[in-house]
Amino acid sequence: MHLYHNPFSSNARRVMMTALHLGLKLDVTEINLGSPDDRRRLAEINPNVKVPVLEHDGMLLWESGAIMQYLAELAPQQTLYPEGRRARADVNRWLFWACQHFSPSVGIFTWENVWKKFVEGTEPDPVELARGAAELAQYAQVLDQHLAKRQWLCGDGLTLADFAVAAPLMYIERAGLPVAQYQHMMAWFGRVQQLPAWQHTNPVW
Ligand SMILES: N[C@@H](CCC(=O)N[C@@H](CS)C(=O)NCC(=O)O)C(=O)O
Repeated sequence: MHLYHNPFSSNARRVMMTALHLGLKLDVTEINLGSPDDRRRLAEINPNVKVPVLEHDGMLLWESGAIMQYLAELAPQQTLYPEGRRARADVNRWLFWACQHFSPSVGIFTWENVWKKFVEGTEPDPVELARGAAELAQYAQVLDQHLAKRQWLCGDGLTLADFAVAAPLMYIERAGLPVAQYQHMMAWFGRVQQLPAWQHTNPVW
């Protein structure tokens, strides 16, 4: 089983955390998203030209949430993706929410405050940062309220949902995410940061 990833990609990181937590062995190839050669190779396995991509038994699978679900289904006795229609619907809800709402709102800060100067050599745009602040506030509040009386996002234990939603917070400091006031969310993120799967996927800058 092979994963094409980049250690600075939060989308790839949620997959790496899943594989590590499940004890699944992945061969990994790091894709340099700034290299034209690597991007050409990536385009051959994912028409979206994005990481992560999983290759398994002749199947190419892209989209981090789909890969996480697939990996969980490969692991016997796993609890990250609990059995049962309702339990899975709950986890799926947060997987989609992470990709559709939470990650993109964090991504505005990550692009403006971390990557833009490397890629374009330009400064953050205050208009974009204001747009990011409004979006992130909306979604961080949803997360914070949900976590007010629970340790993990779904049920009583850690699930794929926690990895999916936490992954973009890897840029909490570098991107200057304005989230310190969301205490329940911060306490939950602290719990995620204690997990070996998180600690073993910290990128080296
Ligand atoms: N919805 C996709 C998003 C994948 C994605 O945006 N990956 C980024 C890295 S975090 C990427 O490869 N970007 C390269 C590019 O857009 O040029 C997923 O969840 O896998």
